[in-house]
Amino acid sequence: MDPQLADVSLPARLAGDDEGITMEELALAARNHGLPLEALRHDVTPPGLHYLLVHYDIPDLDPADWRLAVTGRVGTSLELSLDDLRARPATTVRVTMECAGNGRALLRPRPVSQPWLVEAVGTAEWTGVPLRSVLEKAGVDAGAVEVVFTGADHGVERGVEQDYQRGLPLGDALRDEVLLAYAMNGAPLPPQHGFPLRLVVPGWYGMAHVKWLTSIEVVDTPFRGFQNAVAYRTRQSADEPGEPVSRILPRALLVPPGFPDFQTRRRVVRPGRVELTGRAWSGRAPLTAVEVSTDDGRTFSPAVLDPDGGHRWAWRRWHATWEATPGQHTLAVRACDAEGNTQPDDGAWNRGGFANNLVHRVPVVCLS
Ligand SMILES: Nc1nc2c(c(=O)[nH]1)N[C@H]1C(S)=C(S)[C@@H](COP(=O)(O)O)O[C@H]1N2
Ligand SMILES: [Mo]
Repeated sequence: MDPQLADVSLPARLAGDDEGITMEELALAARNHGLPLEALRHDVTPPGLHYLLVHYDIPDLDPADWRLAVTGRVGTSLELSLDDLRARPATTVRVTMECAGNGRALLRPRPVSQPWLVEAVGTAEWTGVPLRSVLEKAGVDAGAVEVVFTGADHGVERGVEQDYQRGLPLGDALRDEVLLAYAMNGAPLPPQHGFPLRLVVPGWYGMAHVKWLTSIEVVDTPFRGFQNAVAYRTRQSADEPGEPVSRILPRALLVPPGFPDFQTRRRVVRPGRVELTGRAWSGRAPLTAVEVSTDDGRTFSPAVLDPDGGHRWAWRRWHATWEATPGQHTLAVRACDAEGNTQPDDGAWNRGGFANNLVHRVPVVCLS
């Protein structure tokens, strides 16, 4: 490491017992925003309301001279322009994307990084070229094991200077639903969401969906880059190798009912029937149930879960009714999927604060 980098780049650490959010975490939270939870009402999230996570700076790429290189263990290397990609058969997939660090700021001790509460999620209709069709055009060599995706953004993380890069196992890269996307909700990608081209890996946490793509390299050994080997792994202690973060665990979120207090965001409702609604998703397996509690998670009852409408990779709406009575209440909601994954009350802690799908709780005051 350049000795100067030690002064600008922070190691991963856990917050102290009583340590509040730091100025560095506030700076991250002011750049990288969540989905306002009332926007869970939209089937497809309007782009400005979709969550945003950018490790370094948003690149400013000129589509006229931008090219995508396809190299490595392939029969023929390719160099594709945006027009070349647009000329190929396109597909559109509705995808719920969630940051692997969603829920991190609720953990104790708190891993110090982007301090998400529960809003690091959004659903978009991504249009582009199936990755497989481009890999087949290049011709993948026997012996290839992974595909490495490189973005145009550059930065430093824990002293390691790097381009944002992720490796994806070849079997996952060749799945039908994996896209090289040039449009979001029918319009060119916004700069912050990866213009002109990003990878979309339906069902996987956000870190896999590499933005501002410039190169795709087919490799014959597992990729050891920072974002795979160091960053996105679940570990209980700093010195263990940990497990890679991959597919999204089930989560249900509630549109906070009633109306909010400005400063505290605490919810206020009036007595009587309150319609509860929200969204639920899993990138592992189809959902089997969503359950709601109005007594802080002591008892749960089933909510109505809408069908997926053919959108396997998108969230599903759920709803339930609640007879609110004067006083303080805590609502809670949880989802489970066909693989038997559900949402824990606690116990999902790891040093990076990844794949933490704790039950969503919303305190509500009911007026008399
Ligand atoms: N090139 C590049 N791709 C990236 C990132 C990044 O910093 N650089 N962030 C990743 C992470 S951690 C997430 S959660 C998603 C966020 O995608 P969004 O901002 O479009 O919601 O992008 C992923 N792709
Ligand atoms: Mo993320």
